Amino acid sequence: MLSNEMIEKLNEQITHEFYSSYLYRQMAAWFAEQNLTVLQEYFTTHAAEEEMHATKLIDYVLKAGGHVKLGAIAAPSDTFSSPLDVMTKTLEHERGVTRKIHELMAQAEKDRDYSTRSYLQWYIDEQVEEEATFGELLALTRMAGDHLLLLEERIEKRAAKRGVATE
Ligand code: OFO
Repeated sequence: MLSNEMIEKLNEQITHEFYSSYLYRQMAAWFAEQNLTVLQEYFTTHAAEEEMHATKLIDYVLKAGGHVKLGAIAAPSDTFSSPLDVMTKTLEHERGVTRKIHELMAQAEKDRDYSTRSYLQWYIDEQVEEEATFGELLALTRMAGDHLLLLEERIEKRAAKRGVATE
């Protein structure tokens, strides 16, 4: 059974996952405006993944007998100075998500809520992947400098190698 604190925190995380999706949609639109369509597709795909993270949590709260209460989603910034700025902000954002997931895990441990702890393990592992992915993209963006088409080419190849769609 979920504690009230756990339900509250899970609901906050659901809203935060939707915010992540919203943020990546905004970034995707910004890339489209710079005619960087590979990056646009990459961030659009990632936005959909964040929506899936939110949906999985909604399903869990319902299955565990909790009440789902969606919060307001803040507007993300629509101003970026460069692709490097976007990548830097993305990695910072994902590190923040990791901290939040760890707080959820701490709550589950405090409550001795082993079901939620087990469910959250997927998110803990996912965050390791997300931070690694965006850390790599940030490094690639730094290396590419002004050669943005080269950066897009590398991202496309990288996605193809991993069997990840960029659209
Ligand atoms: Fe990008 O992470 Fe969701 O959880």
